[in-house]
Amino acid sequence: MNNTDLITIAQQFAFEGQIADIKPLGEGFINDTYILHTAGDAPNYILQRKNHNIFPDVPAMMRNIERVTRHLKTKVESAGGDARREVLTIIPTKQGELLHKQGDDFWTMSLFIEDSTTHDKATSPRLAYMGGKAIGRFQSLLADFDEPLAEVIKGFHNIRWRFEQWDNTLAEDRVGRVETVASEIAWIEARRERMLNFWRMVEEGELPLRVTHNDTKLSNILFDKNDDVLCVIDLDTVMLSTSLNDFGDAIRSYTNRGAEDDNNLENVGMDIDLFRAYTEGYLSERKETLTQVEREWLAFSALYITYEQVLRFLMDYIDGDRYYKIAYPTHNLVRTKAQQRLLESMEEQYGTMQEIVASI
Ligand code: GN1
Ligand code: MG
Repeated sequence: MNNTDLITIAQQFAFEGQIADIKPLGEGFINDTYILHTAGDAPNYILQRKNHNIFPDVPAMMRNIERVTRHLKTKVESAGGDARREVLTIIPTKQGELLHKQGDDFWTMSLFIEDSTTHDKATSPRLAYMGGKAIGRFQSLLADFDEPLAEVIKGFHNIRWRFEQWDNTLAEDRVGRVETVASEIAWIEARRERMLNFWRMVEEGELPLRVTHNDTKLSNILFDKNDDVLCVIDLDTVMLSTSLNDFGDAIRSYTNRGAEDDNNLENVGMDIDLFRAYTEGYLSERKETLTQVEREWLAFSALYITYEQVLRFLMDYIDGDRYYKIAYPTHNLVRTKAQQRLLESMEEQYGTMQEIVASI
């Protein structure tokens, strides 16, 4: 996307000040993100092209985000907080719309939160604790949210639906890779029933549906310069699910000693101290509101989501890499193997994980 086009798109939005420059920002796997710097004292902004191949109804997604941020702002303000720093602020178009459509693309703008940073790695238990507290609080603030929310990606963390996609992808074998990943496929199949048994509790209402974030990796939290939490960002997948998925996905991201796509598997493994710290942070906000069953299955949710992630990376590899952005041809396979190793490390430490949850 060239700069003149970006400027034309940005000018559709009702932001303050004059554009100084627009530059790419961050490394999301799905959307394209830019930062718009303004001249002088006016605030800076985030301009984003939402991926409409992945989000089939971008307007519905933006309505979700608008409703949820409106609710959060009211809560933060009544607690005496600064809503423009603690909650994502959507900047509408000059016509008052939540997005600007240009050709097939959907563009959105939000306020950039100054003096904020993100982290790719939880370098200390304190950072993990703060992240856990942030998601716990996010869920708590939304506990009484009662407006409708669209399901922005069908069956996003629903493993029964993922298996339907999986079975079809394997049967289709679009690019002839099935045979080359036979052992990874067997690894998935060996755990299928155990994962379906977990999801059955959601289907049967034993695990309640709540408003959840659904993409709680560390880089989706903004910290200030003291590494206190400012704001939970990337609300694209806010919808109804089990609270446990937010916890589990965060454990997958925070506690990994290696990278999500590490090709040295010796680097990969779950750091149990970071698990403890995240869990303490999360439960400091959710201890009173989780049901007994939620608490019992909290540790398992990390295994569940990591498994789902293995399945999604491998399925995308088999499907010819059509979902995730990749940096090289075997990227999704490398991600698969690294996440497999991470799950095995969780399986080895599952007893300790359960003891930690029970002890808090
Ligand atoms: C994607 O967009 P991003 O990078 O925050 C994905 C998550 C995965 C994650 C893996 C909508 O998140 O579900 O867990 O990559 N988001 C979507 O890093 O599929
Ligand atoms: Mg995302």
